[in-house]
Amino acid sequence: MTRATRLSRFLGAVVALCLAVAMVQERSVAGQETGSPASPPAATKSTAAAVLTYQLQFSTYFGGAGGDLLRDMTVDAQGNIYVAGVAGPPDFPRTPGVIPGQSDAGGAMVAKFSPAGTLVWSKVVAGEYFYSVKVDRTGHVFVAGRMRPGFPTTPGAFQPTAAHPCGFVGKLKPDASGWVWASYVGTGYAVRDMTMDDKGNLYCVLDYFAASKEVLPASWFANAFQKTPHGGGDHFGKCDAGVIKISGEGKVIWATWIGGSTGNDWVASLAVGSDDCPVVLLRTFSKDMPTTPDAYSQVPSEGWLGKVSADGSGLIFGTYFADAFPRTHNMALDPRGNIFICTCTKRWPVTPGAFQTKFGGGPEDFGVAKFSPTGKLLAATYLGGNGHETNGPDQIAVDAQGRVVVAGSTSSTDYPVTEGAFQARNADAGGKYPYDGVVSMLSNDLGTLIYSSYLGGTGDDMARACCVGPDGMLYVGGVTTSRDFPTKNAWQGKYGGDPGFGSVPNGGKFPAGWGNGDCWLAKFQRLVPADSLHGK
Ligand SMILES: [Ca+2]
Ligand SMILES: [Ca+2]
Ligand SMILES: [Ca+2]
Repeated sequence: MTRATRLSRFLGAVVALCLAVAMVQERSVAGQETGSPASPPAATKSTAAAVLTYQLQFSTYFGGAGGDLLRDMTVDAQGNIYVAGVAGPPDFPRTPGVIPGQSDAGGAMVAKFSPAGTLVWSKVVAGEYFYSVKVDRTGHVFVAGRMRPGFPTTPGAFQPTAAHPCGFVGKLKPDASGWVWASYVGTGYAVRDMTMDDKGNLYCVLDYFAASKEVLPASWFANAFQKTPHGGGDHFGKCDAGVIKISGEGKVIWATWIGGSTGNDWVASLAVGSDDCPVVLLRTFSKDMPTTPDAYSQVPSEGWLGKVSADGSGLIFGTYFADAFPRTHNMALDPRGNIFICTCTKRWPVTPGAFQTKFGGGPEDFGVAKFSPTGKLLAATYLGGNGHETNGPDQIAVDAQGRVVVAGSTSSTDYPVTEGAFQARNADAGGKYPYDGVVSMLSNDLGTLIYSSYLGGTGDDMARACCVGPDGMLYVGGVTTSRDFPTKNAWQGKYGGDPGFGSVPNGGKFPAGWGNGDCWLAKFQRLVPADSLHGK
């Protein structure tokens, strides 16, 4: 055989191999269009996860004909799943039994699913929005969000009335048959984030709007790091950020303001570890936010991170960190107290060894960063592709071994996915509804992508919440307008519907169908032992 013949045969074999790969890819894409993604070959930015780490156990719609929105989720020690958000009228799935404040129309939604994904109970009350849900060791469920005036708060509530739509927090009995306690909170329009310590105390966002008529008791701030708001800015008058600590029994333990004087400040996210010192992530326009001497940055920027002492009287550290727009549920702690934050950004302080050190393209990527318990930057990575990673990512969570999960939305066609991902491709890449949800797990040092998958159909899909169970199960939820969202072992296998645009607060604006369809939730089973997941 001449050298030319050998080369010709070799090239022929290469062409045949390429054709075979192309055919497999073609079939995989076709499979996705029918809403049943298999495990197609990895997309262009796939990274090498040596083993299949997670597998979808169930995925279900949860919604009626109105505009529905899932905004937070959590899981208890038994693997029951709790979700909170918004339910549109008229037929959102709900279970029998009327509780005070219940609405037969739409409103704030909270629901419990069994570990297998079957609805246990579902309640809709006549507020506007539940942003946050937590569960304690006795199965009591805490919800926070926004309520209109006139909600039947419980006797002895620490803030029984409101003059305008106002922050709210309430404790539901484990079977959701009624409120243990329920109260308005703060002078602002919502409690957008809430966290719970291992004693069952709550830490809630406390908003101050100068235009509000609400007056908060001075006794809450008796020992505060900052006793009065500093004002500044012009959003709803002037606004400051704050934190309030509330016992599981519904008593205010302390509160403090945290803000500068030259602009508006909002608490975006809260988290607390075993030291009971709440960590606070702010979006700020103030140039004089408090920073500590060895802060990561004392140069004013839109993102600010700080840690408050356990009694609310001091600041353990405070630092500006980046020109980024931190949002709700964008912070979580690992078991050692390291702080993980996420945001959408195109200017991120990436560190050597990070999973993705270069911006992926488009308007924004996700940015994920790890800070030490004392506020030192330890690692930071981009996470994104050629399109728009947007609106958060909406939630960040950390598992018992310190691995980091983010859930968000992307229009990218090359978002980083792992080999064996449930869905390796955007379901409507470049189409009319290019957004899919994504869920991604990174190693504790943000250097390795452990699992990452798209989750979506040919409508607009968002992942808006995620959490990890004590057994390593991975949960993710969001909102979809896809009729072909990939369901499996579904409690509700059929899309409930949507009413058109604008029926949900902040929904239906951009892109079309945004937050205006059905909720969805999914559970991924871990297939390998925890110690094989790069849990460094
Ligand atoms: Ca991008
Ligand atoms: Ca989609
Ligand atoms: Ca719906």
